[in-house]
Amino acid sequence: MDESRTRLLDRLETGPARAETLASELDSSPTAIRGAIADLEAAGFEIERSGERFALRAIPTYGEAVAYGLDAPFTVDYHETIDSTNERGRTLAADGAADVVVLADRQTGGRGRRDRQWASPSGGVWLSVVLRPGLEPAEFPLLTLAAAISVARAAHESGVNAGIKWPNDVEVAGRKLAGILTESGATPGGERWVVVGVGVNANVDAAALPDDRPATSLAAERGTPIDRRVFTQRLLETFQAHRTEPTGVLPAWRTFATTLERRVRVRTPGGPIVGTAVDVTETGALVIRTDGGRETVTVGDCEHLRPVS
Ligand code: BT5
Repeated sequence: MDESRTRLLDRLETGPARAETLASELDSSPTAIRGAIADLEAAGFEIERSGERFALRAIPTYGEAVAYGLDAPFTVDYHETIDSTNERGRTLAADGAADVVVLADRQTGGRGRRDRQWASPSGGVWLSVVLRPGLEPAEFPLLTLAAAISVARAAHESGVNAGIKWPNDVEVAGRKLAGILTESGATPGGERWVVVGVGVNANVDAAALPDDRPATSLAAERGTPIDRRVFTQRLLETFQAHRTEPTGVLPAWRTFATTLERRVRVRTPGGPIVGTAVDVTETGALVIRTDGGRETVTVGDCEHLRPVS
């Protein structure tokens, strides 16, 4: 949402006012104010007219309203239906955008890692954060971990006990609740960008999720839907805190990690590695103790194994 509309909403929250009053208070014109009010109504805000005065009656439950009351410097680019928020995020990033959150209610071509499909029915939280990070490319995986922490924390605040399986799965008792897809590239001018895609099964019926591996949703775990606007805001606020202070990422990640001290099998491009996950490095790689010594893995699919008895 653009800043003038946010300021108008903030003002209307304090009480009703005439267009002329709003214009003089917000350094605008009555015509521009009426235009902004029409835009807000189109985005689902309910604004009542009593005589000459405008009053804010109701805030939409999702969509553009995520920017309203958000304590993080992101603009929100909302789509009811989109192919993939990461695709749109990549286009915006290549055009030079930054600090934009592409958000959708439903995706028709949601993607997982390595071009796997990501089921994205209506009711989920499907978003991509477009960033120009002040990090070295080797540190970009920290953004994936930061996104996973943000989902896990927001899930806890919604009453769902979620943990993180290295590197990018947020799970509840082995059932996948959310996944992260981080992609990077450069603008034609050579500036590096990162798109952090986050998919959370929020108010999604578990029957609408793929059955090739166990999956769950926040609504299924709680037995009642969540407020997606508040959930998304908390998620983005935690993410913002971590990306501005990356030294806090690993300690926070460890508090949610379910992979450390577990027997794991990680499928890597160089073949499978089996052992006990003992740590993560400063850049988010997994350290595995194997029969042959320690191995450090930067990418791969991790499976938790039963302990050897
Ligand atoms: C991921 O891939 O977990 C990353 C998912 C990222 C999705 C977000 S949504 C917003 C943004 N826009 C996009 O287009 N993508 C991002 P991966 O680790 O490869 O896991 C993919 C596997 O998870 C699939 O092969 C299925 O087995 C399973 N899966 C697919 N959809 C799922 C869902 N909704 N919930 C749980 N598991 C799912």
